[in-house]
Amino acid sequence: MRSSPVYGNDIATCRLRAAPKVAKITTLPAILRCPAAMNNPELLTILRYPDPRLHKVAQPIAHVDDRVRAIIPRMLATMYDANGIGLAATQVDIHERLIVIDVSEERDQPLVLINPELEWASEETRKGEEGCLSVPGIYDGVDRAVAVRVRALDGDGKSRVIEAEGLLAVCIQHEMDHLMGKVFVEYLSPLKRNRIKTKLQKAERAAHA
Ligand code: QAP
Ligand code: CO
Repeated sequence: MRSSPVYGNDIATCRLRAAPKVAKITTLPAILRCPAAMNNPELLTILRYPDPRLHKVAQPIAHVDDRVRAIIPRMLATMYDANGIGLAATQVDIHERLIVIDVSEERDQPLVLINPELEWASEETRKGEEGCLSVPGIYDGVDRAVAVRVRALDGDGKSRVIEAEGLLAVCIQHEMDHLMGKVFVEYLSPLKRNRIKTKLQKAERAAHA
């Protein structure tokens, strides 16, 4: 019995061979622990301008606990599904200081910013084309600092400093504005803003008809 191919060698030998394998799988590979790799998180509904809820001011997050950790993969999935590079919790009707960003070409470098605080912004500004998942189909130029330094908690609740320039710097500023209830169209002229408002209201009505 013991020496049959089915049962292998004696028990002592089996243990010696099996033990390291069991020990290894007790720690999940980083990719499986990463919230972005979580399977099929439920998508959240993105509020659309001119929804008044986009102007609510978000509250700081007191603890990065399971409740918060459950929102993060859902926000990331919502952002990726909509082909966005950034999404603030405000946009999904969660009025807490939480942002997800991924400006990578491969869409595999999620950034989570909780309670972000602007530590420094360059005096130099640049006008760049912006869009917003809450203002679909609309793009216009906005002046932003070319570089910023932001302190924020990450998805593990660890304090981090992010020094950014280029697209990431613009995206961080755009998303931090959302947490203050500000949408990028508010930087445009009242004429442009009203045209955008009318256009989106018409689109909204057409979608409901
Ligand atoms: C903010 O915006 C941003 O209209 C993030 O039809 C934008 O992800 C920061 C999007 C530009 C820096 C530069 C917009 C997707 C995505 C649309 C977005 C659309 C589909 C916007
Ligand atoms: Co936006």
